[in-house]
Amino acid sequence: MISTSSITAGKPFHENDGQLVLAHVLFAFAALLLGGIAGLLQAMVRGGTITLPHGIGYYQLLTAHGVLMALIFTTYFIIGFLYGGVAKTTGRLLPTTLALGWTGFLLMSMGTAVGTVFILLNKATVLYTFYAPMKASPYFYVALALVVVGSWLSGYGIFYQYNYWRKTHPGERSPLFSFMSVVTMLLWQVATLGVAAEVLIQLIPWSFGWVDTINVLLSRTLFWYFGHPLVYFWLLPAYICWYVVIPKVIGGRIYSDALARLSFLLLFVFSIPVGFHHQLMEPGISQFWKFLQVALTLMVVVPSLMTAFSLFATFELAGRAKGVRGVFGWLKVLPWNDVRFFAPFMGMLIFIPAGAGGVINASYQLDEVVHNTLWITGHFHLTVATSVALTFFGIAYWLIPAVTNRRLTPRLNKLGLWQTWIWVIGMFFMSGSMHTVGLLGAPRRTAYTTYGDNAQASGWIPYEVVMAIGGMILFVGVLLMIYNIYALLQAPAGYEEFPIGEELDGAEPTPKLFERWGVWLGISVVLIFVAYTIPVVEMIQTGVGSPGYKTW
Ligand code: HAS
Ligand code: CU1
Repeated sequence: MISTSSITAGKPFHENDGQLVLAHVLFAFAALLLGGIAGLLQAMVRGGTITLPHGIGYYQLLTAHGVLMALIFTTYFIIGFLYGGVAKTTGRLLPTTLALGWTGFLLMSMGTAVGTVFILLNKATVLYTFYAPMKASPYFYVALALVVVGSWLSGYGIFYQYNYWRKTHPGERSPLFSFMSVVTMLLWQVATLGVAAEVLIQLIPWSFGWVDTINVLLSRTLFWYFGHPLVYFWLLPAYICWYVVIPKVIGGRIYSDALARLSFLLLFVFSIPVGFHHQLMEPGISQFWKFLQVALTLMVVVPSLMTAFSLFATFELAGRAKGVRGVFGWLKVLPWNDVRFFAPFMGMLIFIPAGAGGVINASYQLDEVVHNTLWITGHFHLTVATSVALTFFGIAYWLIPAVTNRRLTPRLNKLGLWQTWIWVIGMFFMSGSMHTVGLLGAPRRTAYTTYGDNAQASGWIPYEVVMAIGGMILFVGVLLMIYNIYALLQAPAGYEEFPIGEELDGAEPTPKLFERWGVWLGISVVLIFVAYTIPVVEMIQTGVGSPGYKTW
């Protein structure tokens, strides 16, 4: 059984804790709205349906969309959700935890505000990956640094609270939610070292003009050292919901606490030394290192398969406990009309093809076909923009009422089900056509063009129109989600459960080793050194510097 001693079941959420959670969640949805507007416009431009008024560029919108959705919406929502779950499972947030959480929030918000202004001024049209040698205003990079430093402080708050709980509960196993939050934030701390190095050592001095050139290959390598674990930083909180929240919502149990913790530790250990799978088509990295990192990439698929197994086990056992029989009988008793289940479930379902697409990308020869095509854009709209986003939406329906001491009404639940369907349908059209047209060769990161009426390129047009239609449906989904958030804030006062599952009776005990952080951090550091030291030294020795370019 999970240690329930400190789970404040049935108690209202403390106001101070609730405010911190709510501030993050509302900021996240504000970013979703702005990013959604950019997304709608760019999908219509790309589909050839509109031309932007003079002064607004396609790539400028694309930058705003990527930064606000992929970096800001996710980071804020994740921090809010984790703080909520940590408060729920370890007790009220300590003054130091709250202080770190709020300071992190303020720094990140300053960074977001400055970054957004520079994007809107068209001085940072470098897309969300901000690849050199495209050169943005130095203040855009300073803004990014502020966001990263702020998020570090938010992570320290979670570590502080967790340490305090362990000190005051000697010999007890920590609550699963808090353990998973620590893994997520530890992953973030180690991963962001790469992007911090890129921004502080390379991009800022170069964009201020203190140095003339930049080692492009090194900068991209530092970016992807961060960029891949970044996608797991998005995924792990969704997994927390799938492992910890969903069992409770469906009236079942967590299949195995030990398996859940092990999968998180494996995700932590294997998700960092794999960045080269984003650079398979790049010259300057020798085959051996690409091969090694692809092998490690395939290792990081294993904990996701463990997660799928564990979810099926939870679903099936919950069904069997309710007396259903037959191979798929359990499907019938899942709470399909409960948005707290349905939205994350659609996220899981879509993660099956989304994950399969990832394995395709990671396979060198197949990546040669899909790299830099719209297939990749399709891949990440299924993974982060559907599996992760729908799970976050599903969380919002109970998290907001839980932290504001209100309740989710049947009407809002129904609106949530509608929102989920709209999202799934919009994404089916948009991501489906992105995948297909990507296979036909259509490049990503390009505005609308007929390539001088080239025959192959004209074959892409119908798909691009479907992409635009999908984008419009998704925008309706964004608007409905924003309305739902507004309505949640007006919901009647009351009590809404913060669902925390309990482990199945008789599950295998969790090894103590799982909370010896030095061991896991040690393995991670060794793997990172093995995978990166020699290629990075080579890049520093042989790399050629490039001046900056303003391509927009
Ligand atoms: Fe990826 C590119 C490989 C997962 C996000 N990825 C991207 C980019 C993004 C992204 C944003 O190797 C583009 C970056 C850019 O701008 O350039 N990806 C993978 C692999 C996985 C993977 C191997 N990606 C993700 C996740 C993301 C994400 C998760 C965000 C959250 N990806 C790549 C590669 C590239 C790439 C290359 C670069 C390509 C290039 O050329 O540029 C794996 O982790 C996937 C493992 C997942 C599974 C699925 C498990 C299924 C589960 C659900 C179970 C369902 C149930 C319900 C129980 C094996 C857990 C079912 C119920 C029923 C009733 C049926
Ligand atoms: Cu990746």
